[in-house]
Amino acid sequence: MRMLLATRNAGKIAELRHILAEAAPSVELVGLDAVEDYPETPETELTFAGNALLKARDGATRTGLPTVADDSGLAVDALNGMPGVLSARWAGRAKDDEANNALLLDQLADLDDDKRGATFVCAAALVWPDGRELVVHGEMPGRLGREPRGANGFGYDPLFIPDGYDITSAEMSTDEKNAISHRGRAFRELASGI
Ligand code: ITT
Repeated sequence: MRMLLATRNAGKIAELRHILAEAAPSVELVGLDAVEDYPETPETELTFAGNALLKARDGATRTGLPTVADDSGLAVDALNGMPGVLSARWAGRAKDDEANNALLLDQLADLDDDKRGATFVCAAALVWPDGRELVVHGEMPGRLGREPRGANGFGYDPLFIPDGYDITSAEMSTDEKNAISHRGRAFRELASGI
């Protein structure tokens, strides 16, 4: 069975492929680069689940394939859960990881270590062409450091220290991060239901 993961993010495709190889070996996963003329779905909802569903429904409608999509971001305690669904564009319209990290560090500069808690959140949706829908969530709790550290991962990884670790998620190997990450958790739960 062919299944679409509605993203152009190669890291997400590799991760879900890896998980499906064990959980559902009959599934052949393709990304949006395998689909011609596919306009980006605007993420107009206020929740991760809402945006994940928008992207998965769009994919299933346009391709006729069962479609998975995820939406994710960072919820910072001191910012009442922001940047949340605005994580990609926290410092402005351009998706600029370095500017996002610099702004977040500035905003938290006066906060002691015990007030720097944050959680990575992911919602993953699976929509079948016959209209069935499934949404699951995954979380990775931790705290924010005071300077960027590490070169792996993307986004806020250089600032994020997962609970139980002294290194950032940008200092972890891909496998190490996937084993505990919000997205890894959500994708594994989704795959177990296929
Ligand atoms: P899509 O094409 O699938 O939408 P994306 O790269 O835009 O992929 P998301 O919308 O899921 O990714 O992520 C939104 C932002 O949240 C992303 O730009 C990062 O700033 C942040 N983020 C999410 N997951 C992260 C992770 O594992 N590590 C670091 N930052 C993350």
